[in-house]
Amino acid sequence: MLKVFNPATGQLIQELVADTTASIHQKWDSAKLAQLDWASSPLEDRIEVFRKFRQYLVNHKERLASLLTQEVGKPISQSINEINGTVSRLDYFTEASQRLLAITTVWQDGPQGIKEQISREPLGVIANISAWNYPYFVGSNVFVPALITGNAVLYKPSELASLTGLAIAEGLYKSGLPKDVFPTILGDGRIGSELLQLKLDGVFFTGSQATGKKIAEAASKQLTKVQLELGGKDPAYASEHADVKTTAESLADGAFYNCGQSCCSVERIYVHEKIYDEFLIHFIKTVESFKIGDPNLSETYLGPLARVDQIAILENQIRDAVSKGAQILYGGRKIGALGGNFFEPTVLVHVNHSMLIMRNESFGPVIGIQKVSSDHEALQLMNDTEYGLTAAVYTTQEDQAMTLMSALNVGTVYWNCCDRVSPRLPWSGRKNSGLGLTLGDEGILTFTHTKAWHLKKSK
Ligand code: TXE
Repeated sequence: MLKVFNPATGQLIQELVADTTASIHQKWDSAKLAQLDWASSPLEDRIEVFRKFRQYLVNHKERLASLLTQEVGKPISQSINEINGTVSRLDYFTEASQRLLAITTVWQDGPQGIKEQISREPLGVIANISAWNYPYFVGSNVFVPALITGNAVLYKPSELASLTGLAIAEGLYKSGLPKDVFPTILGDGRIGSELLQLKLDGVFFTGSQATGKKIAEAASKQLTKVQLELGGKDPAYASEHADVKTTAESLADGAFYNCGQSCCSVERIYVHEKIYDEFLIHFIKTVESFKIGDPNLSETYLGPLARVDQIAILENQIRDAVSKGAQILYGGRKIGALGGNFFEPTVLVHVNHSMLIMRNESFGPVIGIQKVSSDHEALQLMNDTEYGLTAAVYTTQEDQAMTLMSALNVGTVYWNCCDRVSPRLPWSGRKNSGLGLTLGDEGILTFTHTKAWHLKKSK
């Protein structure tokens, strides 16, 4: 059985029947057959399912957001934001797929009347092993384009977001998606690894770096296509030319939104010495304004952590930093009085790269702020990481921003903004932040094989 707990109270919400080796095989068998029919149905019909699903999300937004909040502790306003954002992503996917899946003629009148064309075909039956921190976002980045392009998807929601996973599947079935092309697989990591024993045509994963490496290893044995969206240790730089107040407010939000549990949360901040003191005043003022508590309340900004064991990781990072000379400027402890997995928003200064807090993913409401004396020093520190997901530069000087952003070894750069994802732009991580990409046009085509056509009419 799979037990689902409310992270805000520690109470059991529901017990679910987990999948077994036998049930996974049975779902895979059915998916293989169903995929053939699904792929041969008109593209317009497949897209129509997602137009209906978009409406379903709009109609059931409050109920679905509330379920997400119960299950992962995300404040209700942020759960609503996630569902609204998914609606926009659906608009992009449905529009772009029509454009991208058309056959393209790349040469019309070659020698001897030859014509060359490219078409796109689905991969087949793929697995989507998903995470809990944004089940709608990280899930839909995979299963929506995968299904529109004609694949079947064995969808394994995180064990921490199984109810939401089931609710997503129900919404899709009610929108006309055949059940067998989108079976849910419930269970923990053991069930995830069982899934990888099947003959799959692709594995698309969102989660931790450690699990991502195991998945890549398993997939390589079958030469299966694998995509990994892993974490980050995303840096931001407030330069001497930054607008100090708005920069501090924006970065506090980037660090603490969703309790810091985003792959693109700001995890390290570098501030030029000329604005450092003023920056800290505005930053702390913003953190003080965050309402912590019951995630069901609309005014709550910080809810509990989804995973109870993250608390020990955060405590260890803080202990390590303090033992090496860091100072806790704000917070620093678990909030026992609230029950559940609550942790104070925590700000550390006098930090450096010998400390875990500046090197390892925190994935919680903890931020280190380091003073720097030049753009060059900031750049070196920002790139001094095993990750490469996003990085942000704050300055009023466009030339300075462009120079710094060009030199950052990451998949996404931000100027005067952070912690932002667009359906129109590819989302990719370098180094230990992942393999492959989602979103953007390439994030649709990644679920297809290309077929090259050399066509010559006989005389
Ligand atoms: O991830 P896991 P968790 C990071 C973040 C977080 C940590 C752990 O640092 O604290 O990961 O989170 C399935 N074979 N991110 O425990 O363990 C598992 O059941 C196949 C960053 O949630 O990687 C779940 O469905 N599958 C990230 C999924 O993998 C396995 C978002 C993720 O689990 C498996 C989430 C195995 N051996 C966490 N082991 C981001 N990019 O934002 C586990 N799973």
